[in-house]
Amino acid sequence: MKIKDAKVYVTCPDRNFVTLKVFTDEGVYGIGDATLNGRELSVVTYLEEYVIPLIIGKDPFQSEDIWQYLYRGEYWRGGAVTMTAIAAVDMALWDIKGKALNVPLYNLLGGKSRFGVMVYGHANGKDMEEAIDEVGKYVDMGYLAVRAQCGIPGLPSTYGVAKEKLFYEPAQKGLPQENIWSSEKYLNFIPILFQKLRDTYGEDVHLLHDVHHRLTPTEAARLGKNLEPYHLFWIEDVVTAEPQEGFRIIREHTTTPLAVGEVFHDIWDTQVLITQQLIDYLRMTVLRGGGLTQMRKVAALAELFHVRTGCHGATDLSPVTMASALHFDISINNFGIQEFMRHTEKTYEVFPHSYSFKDGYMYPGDAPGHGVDFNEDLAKKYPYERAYLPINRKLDGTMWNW
Ligand code: KDG
Ligand code: MG
Repeated sequence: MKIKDAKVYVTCPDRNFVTLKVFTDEGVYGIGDATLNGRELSVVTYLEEYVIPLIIGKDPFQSEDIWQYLYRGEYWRGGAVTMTAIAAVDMALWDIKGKALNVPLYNLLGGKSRFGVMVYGHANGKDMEEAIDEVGKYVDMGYLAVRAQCGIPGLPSTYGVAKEKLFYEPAQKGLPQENIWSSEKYLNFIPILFQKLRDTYGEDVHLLHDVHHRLTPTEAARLGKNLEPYHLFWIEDVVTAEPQEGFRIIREHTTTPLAVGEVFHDIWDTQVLITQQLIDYLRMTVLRGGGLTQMRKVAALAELFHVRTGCHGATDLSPVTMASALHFDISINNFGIQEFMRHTEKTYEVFPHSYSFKDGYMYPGDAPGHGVDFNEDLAKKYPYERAYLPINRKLDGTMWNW
């Protein structure tokens, strides 16, 4: 079998997605997600101009060699644009293999290690009362794990608080929206939120929280300590992981589990964190993490050091990434949890898929490959619209991490 051609599609069914379709001389095609939120067209150019000419004529079964060719052969190595493009090719090749052999992807990755994939949903409220109610709605929908985010008294807006409750999408048309941040106000408020959530819902539901890279290691250690009585499943991205050693300060002061990595691209971004056991969960997913080819190596390294996976699953990852992640999650031993932010109906119509949710778990389905298709005609109805993620400033105007 040979790769005959590949095409890139950009569509905006409520949000932008970049999709790669790889065609073979035997009529089988594979689909990959190439969406880089807020910088979509850079990956389109990278794929069309540099990657597609390199893969035409290659055997799609040789996914390891093609991965190495695109990674080592570029010389500059890594970065968000390159790794998103490599991941898109890799996802499409694994999809082709599954379809050509008529097996679901998980059966090429070692088979099922569990019956389903536990997922967490996103509850959020503009204030404490609304956040508490929203967590209850997820519990009622059958979720076993819920991430809780809340507006902070005294701050006009913050990460994770959505108008459209089920479909949070932070990227907006026009120039980036500006948020205002105060670590002091945040740190005083969040432990009270989780105390109230435990008082309301008891210990049976897993609770998670995302800090979105906004604290220093010392502040993060304080947060972790103050949240210990409420037994969170994890606190995520409490600090950026540059330097990776920064997590040691947090680790030495708290037993609240730590997750990080949704913005990592390379196995090297994880090396110190994993081998020095500085984290509990790794957030890299198939899209940013170089496809299944690299993610399997990352998971194998993590398994040796008691680190489990918790793949990123926000709406900027298309259903193609979601499906690929579900096949990966169900097959590895050291799976922890999968994030599941629902896409809108319009998005699901453009990406017909075989995965499903029931009683807190997701199931990849048994369709050959990853089980997601792409409706090109419908996609054409929703042209690309430039959108940016917000930015964040401290109270005095200093630029900070959003
Ligand atoms: O595009 C940015 C989003 O993917 C990110 O803000 C979502 O932090 C996020 C999460 O945990 O889902
Ligand atoms: Mg996050």
